[in-house]
Amino acid sequence: MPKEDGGLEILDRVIIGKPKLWRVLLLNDDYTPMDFVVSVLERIYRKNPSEAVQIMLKVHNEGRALCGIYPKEIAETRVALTHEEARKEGHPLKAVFEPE
Ligand code: TYC
Repeated sequence: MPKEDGGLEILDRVIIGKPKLWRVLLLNDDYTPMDFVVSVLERIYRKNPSEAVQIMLKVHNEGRALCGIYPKEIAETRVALTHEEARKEGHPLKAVFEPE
């Protein structure tokens, strides 16, 4: 039994059906500047500059794109940080997380 979650992983995943990993997606909007999105992807999602531009353009063209797959607590924290930074700068940028 894995120890890092107190041994309840099998209960969570197999019996209750709680997923281990969550997908974080960035959503498009008409107002957030492209360079702000690139900067969020570099700083919060640890993408390199060319990955960050590619993901930003995918969101811009297709409406959403995957930023990363993380354990729930990390996914939640990165989404919250994204919203906090966007709100501080007055941008409507949104991220969501969903079970893998
Ligand atoms: N569509 C925005 C623009 O034209 C850019 C953008 C990209 C916004 C990705 C949000 O998650 C986003 N300025």
